[in-house]
Amino acid sequence: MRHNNIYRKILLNREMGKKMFAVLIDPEKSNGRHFASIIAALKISPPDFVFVGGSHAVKSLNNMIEVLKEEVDTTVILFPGDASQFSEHADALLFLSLLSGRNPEYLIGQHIKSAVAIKESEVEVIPTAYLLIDGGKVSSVEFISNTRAIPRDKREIVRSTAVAGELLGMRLTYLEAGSGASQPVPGELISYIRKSISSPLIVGGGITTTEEVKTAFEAGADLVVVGNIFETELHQMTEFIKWVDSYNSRNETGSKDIPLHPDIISL
Ligand code: 1GP
Repeated sequence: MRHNNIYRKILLNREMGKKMFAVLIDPEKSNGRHFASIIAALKISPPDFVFVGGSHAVKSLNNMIEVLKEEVDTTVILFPGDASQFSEHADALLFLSLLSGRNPEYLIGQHIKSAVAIKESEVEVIPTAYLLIDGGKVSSVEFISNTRAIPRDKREIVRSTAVAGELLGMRLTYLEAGSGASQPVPGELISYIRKSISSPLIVGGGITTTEEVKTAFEAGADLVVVGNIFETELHQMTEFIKWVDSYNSRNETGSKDIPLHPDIISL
């Protein structure tokens, strides 16, 4: 039986004003000894979520997720670059639709390829509106999907796109500057979108400091995703996760007047 436990957890955290943090692992860049070091770091201080995914499929995906599940007390969420990046061992899957682009393959094509296998699994599926925002350089998502990112100053386009995603029934909105972006999604844009939608908001791409995590949180991001910086500065992973914990402790005041999301009631 499929449950909506992970989405419910996201909604409840949001309701309580608790900000969430995800470490992104790109399987292609996390082989062998590096993966063992990542596991060791994650064990010290597990984040709310580990996202697993990247631009290219790797054979070891299943195995990596099995090890993560076995070794680390966290929730593993697939963040796939395409239909091939599915594993029954994950807890959940962000069923991403690249709404900022106009390539049908990433709006619905890849979804059709993987839909039946996903439905037959126990993996929780979270439909997600995925919006690529210009991060100052051509990202892998932009290049591989053959789409264009939304310019960072076109906030009305970002807003209309995010609202369309919500009206289409998508349960999360992800503002993505692209892995390794030179500039993360601007705080003003995050806050503008936050006011326009009621679904939980994920922000990622190009975040390399806890100050930037703070900017995203304060602007209204519920969940921040960081990956690239940890590929070279693995020691920073624990620092970021502990920083998020202390940020939440400092701001522990219970509900932040966020209206109860209708999904909490219906789930
Ligand atoms: C990329 O949003 C994620 O898809 C995280 O970005 O790898 O730049 O941290 P970074």
